[in-house]
Amino acid sequence: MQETRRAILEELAAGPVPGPELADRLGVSRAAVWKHVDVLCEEGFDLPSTGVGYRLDGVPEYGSAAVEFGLDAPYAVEYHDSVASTNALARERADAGATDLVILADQQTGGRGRRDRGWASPSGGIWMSIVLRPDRPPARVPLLTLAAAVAVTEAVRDRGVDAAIKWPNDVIVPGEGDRGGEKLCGILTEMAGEAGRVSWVVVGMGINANLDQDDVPAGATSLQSAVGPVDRRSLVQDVLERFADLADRPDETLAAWRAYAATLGQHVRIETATESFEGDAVDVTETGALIVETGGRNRTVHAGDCEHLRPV
Ligand code: BT5
Repeated sequence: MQETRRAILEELAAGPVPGPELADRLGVSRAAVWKHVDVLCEEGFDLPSTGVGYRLDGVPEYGSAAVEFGLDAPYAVEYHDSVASTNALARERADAGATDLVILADQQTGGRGRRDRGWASPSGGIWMSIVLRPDRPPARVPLLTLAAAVAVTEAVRDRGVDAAIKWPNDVIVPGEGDRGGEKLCGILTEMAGEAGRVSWVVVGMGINANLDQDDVPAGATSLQSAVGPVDRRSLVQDVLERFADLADRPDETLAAWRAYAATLGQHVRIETATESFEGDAVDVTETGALIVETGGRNRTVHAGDCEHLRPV
């Protein structure tokens, strides 16, 4: 958000302020204050001019300014009603040099999962991708996927949903079903780099928020189904703040991941690009790989699909 506009909102959040005083406090002209207030009103803020000055009566429900206002994380937010894929657009922005940018959409027409699978993304969900330029080797990038899963799990637990994490990238509501529960969120992390250095990372999260059960695929669920409609603005802010807080703290990320993991202690079927096997999921490594005990030895699985068969 433009700096002066952010400052105006911060001043008004503490109570009404007359235009001339706002101008003085921010070191801009009165005309500039009018113009910025106009723009904020166009963005959906309710800023009536009253006898005691401008008053902040309402914040837009959703969108770029709505999420940026009050966000305690270092990201700018670019919002679209509809895009093909927030990850695809985020990759474009990353290639053009962006960082600390969130692409957020109400709807995706070409949402993607891993291995080019489709991702159902109707209006009402939370489809977003974070562009980062972390100073870390590629092997440690999967930790960002785990951090995203922890952030979403904690944010939805705060809203009354009994969520858990399924390795590597799902937040589920545990229960019946061949996947160990119903999928609430999927995460798709993509990166570019060379010679052992990461150039950019895009962490894409798809959260089935305010969607009817009919609008999500079989085996999936939504927050609306679980606890009723949620305030997407505050949920997005909450997820972004938790993610930003964890992104540079691998030990905390792993500890939280283990605490929320539904996969550990399960007899699982693993499918990698080249093979399929069963075993007991015993732990996750510091690079986010799953350790599976099978035939008396431990195997480390860096990428693949995981099906929960039964508790060990
Ligand atoms: C994932 O892949 O779970 C990663 C999904 C990432 C989606 C986000 S949305 C924002 C950003 N922009 C994108 O284009 N993508 C990211 P995977 O583990 O491969 O799971 C994909 C499978 O999940 C599909 O084959 C379906 O079976 C199932 N699926 C599709 N849509 C779903 C939905 N809305 N909810 C739950 N499951 C779904």
